[in-house]
Amino acid sequence: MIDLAVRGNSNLFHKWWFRHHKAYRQLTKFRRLQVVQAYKTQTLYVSIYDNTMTSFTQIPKTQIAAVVEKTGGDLQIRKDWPVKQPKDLAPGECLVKLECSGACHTDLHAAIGDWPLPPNTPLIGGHEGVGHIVAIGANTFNSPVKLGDRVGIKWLADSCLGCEACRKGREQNCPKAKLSGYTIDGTFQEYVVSYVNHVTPIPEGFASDAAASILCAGVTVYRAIKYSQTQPGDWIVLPGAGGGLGHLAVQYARVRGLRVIAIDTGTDKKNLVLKLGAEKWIDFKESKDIVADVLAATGGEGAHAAVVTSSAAGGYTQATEYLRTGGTLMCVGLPGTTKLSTSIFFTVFKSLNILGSYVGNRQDAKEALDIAARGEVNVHFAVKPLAELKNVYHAFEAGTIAGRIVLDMSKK
Ligand code: 8ID
Ligand code: ZN
Repeated sequence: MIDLAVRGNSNLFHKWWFRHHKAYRQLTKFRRLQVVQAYKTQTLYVSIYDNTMTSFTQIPKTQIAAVVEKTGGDLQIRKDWPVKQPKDLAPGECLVKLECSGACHTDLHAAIGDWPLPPNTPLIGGHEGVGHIVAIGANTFNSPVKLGDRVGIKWLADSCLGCEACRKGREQNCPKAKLSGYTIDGTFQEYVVSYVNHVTPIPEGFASDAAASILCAGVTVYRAIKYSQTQPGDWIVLPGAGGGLGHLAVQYARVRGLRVIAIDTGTDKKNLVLKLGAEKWIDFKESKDIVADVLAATGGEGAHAAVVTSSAAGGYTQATEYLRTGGTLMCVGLPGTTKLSTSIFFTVFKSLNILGSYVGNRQDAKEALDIAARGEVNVHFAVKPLAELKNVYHAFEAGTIAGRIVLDMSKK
């Protein structure tokens, strides 16, 4: 077996280069080219392997992980959490060494358990991870990814790909779906087990921390806007616009040529969404009448669509009232127990569409990532160590995060 995996900086790479020059000469021309390219770009992580290799060698037995033992309980940073070893991976599974992970409000819902579906416990949350594949289960055939690939872990970790929902492109609704950070261990740890068919290749040159939040927040709002039945030039209202999902929704809406009315609260969020291209701002804590404000902004007719990403029910309250006839309410934010309340009469009379949108499939993920990798959508984020996660949850509760927080696994 030729093992030419190397980790570290370009100095280490140099040392490795001389040690392995014999092995290097045995490589095919294509693989030699890959090594040279990696050398030139000073890639921090390079893997060149022969066909029989299924893992890199130095996989530790334990790792750091953020664990909630019991729903609603304390979040603890554990240093002794087991790492699934390559020999124990099932066919189709892969082990990903994470560089970073975004933190989503969903992770807080999971930790406190305010949704009607109970999460797995002990819970390791997280579903916006980016890292490199360091092992693939033996007897995995036709894998679309290989060792060393940089991939993203999204909420939908796996689906059967054979049921009606999967066949129709609604993989997220597969009855056998596995959910990162909810039904299976997620990305708030150094090594995560995922699935070769559903990990998302990250476009080259797109920084991992900048890409992370596209994997949930980005994909979700990208798809919600895609199916919002809007045309370029239409008005779209975005309650929750200053949050993780919302600030990306502002940008994906702009990419589609929509005119954005952003609703949220506070100066930071106001400045952020206006900078990102929102045309109108409504502070939901200051406005005396949100419906009147939207009507005034849209020449009295109302908006063509609303994509609600607020984590609390308040963002939904007036939505159907400020939509124009034929308008679409796209439900995205997930307050756990509230019911949607609206006038049946006016829903019929105005021919409204009320729809739900749940993350996205593999194709949505690729499309959302490609747009962001081209720089048309940018995650506004601050980087923190995993040990800060508890404070991040407090900040979600207080509503003080404008944009996203990304946890860097190498920061201690
Ligand atoms: O697939 C899905 N549908 C999906 C995917 C990912 C996340 C749904 N979610 C859900 C999360 O579980 C959460 O319930 O979307 C919601 C938002 O997630 P997030 O963007 O990660 O949360 P955030 O960063 O805290 O942003 C929420 C924003 O809502 C604002 C807050 O100020 C915050 O900026 N907000 C609230 I709370 N009440 C509001 C109101 N009445 C409001 N904005 C306008 N009007
Ligand atoms: Zn999420």
